[in-house]
Amino acid sequence: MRYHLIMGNQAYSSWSLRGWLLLKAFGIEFDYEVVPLYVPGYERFLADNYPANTVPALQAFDDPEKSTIWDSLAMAEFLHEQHPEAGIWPTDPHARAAARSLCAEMHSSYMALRSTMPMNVRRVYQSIRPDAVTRRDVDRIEDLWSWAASRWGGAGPYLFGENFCAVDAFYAPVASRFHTYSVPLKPTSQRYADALLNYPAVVEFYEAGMRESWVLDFNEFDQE
Ligand SMILES: N[C@@H](CCC(=O)N[C@@H](CS)C(=O)NCC(=O)O)C(=O)O
Repeated sequence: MRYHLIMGNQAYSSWSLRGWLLLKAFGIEFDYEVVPLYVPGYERFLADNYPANTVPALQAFDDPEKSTIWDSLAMAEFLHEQHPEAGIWPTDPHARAAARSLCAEMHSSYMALRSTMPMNVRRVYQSIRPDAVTRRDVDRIEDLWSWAASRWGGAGPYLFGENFCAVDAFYAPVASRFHTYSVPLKPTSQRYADALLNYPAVVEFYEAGMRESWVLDFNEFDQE
């Protein structure tokens, strides 16, 4: 199987970071391209990859078959089926079910956090504080992190122990938002967020985002 990952701007695209990590963190070989969001040319990506209408989109080639997988949860499951030994999900079935629940909740929730604190790897704001609804999202995420770490995490540093798994890929962009908006966290949450941001494949994605020159005004704020 050969993989080609299509991502949006690495400076801004939180879902692209998840797609990238689902391959990179598990030693799965792939090549990739960045299709900048909301500029002319994006339509070509849509036309070429129907019915994908968002990034990341993973093209999987298994001659003569080719599929495009355009949803990060579906990517996690497809890649796990292809590479069961890669450690995308925890091996214990109860831990795996918990990990899948955590990813599914990330996938379907936290709309306030996602809309008021967009990912932006190039900025750190000190003066933006979460509003009450966003703070509820942050509290829920901190509760989930602490529940998973105490039940499954052992000595860490990741939510299910010493190995980075899909859950960590799904919450890495959340750690990025917490960092960008200087969201105050409990010490244990902060330690986990720091471990995610220092993870080599996250650092590599960040560095690429920093080098980008595309600017999306609606993801930038005047404050520092
Ligand atoms: N459900 C998708 C969400 C992907 C998504 O919303 N991606 C954003 C970029 S982070 C996007 O492509 N936005 C472009 C658009 O909505 O036109 C997934 O799980 O990957």
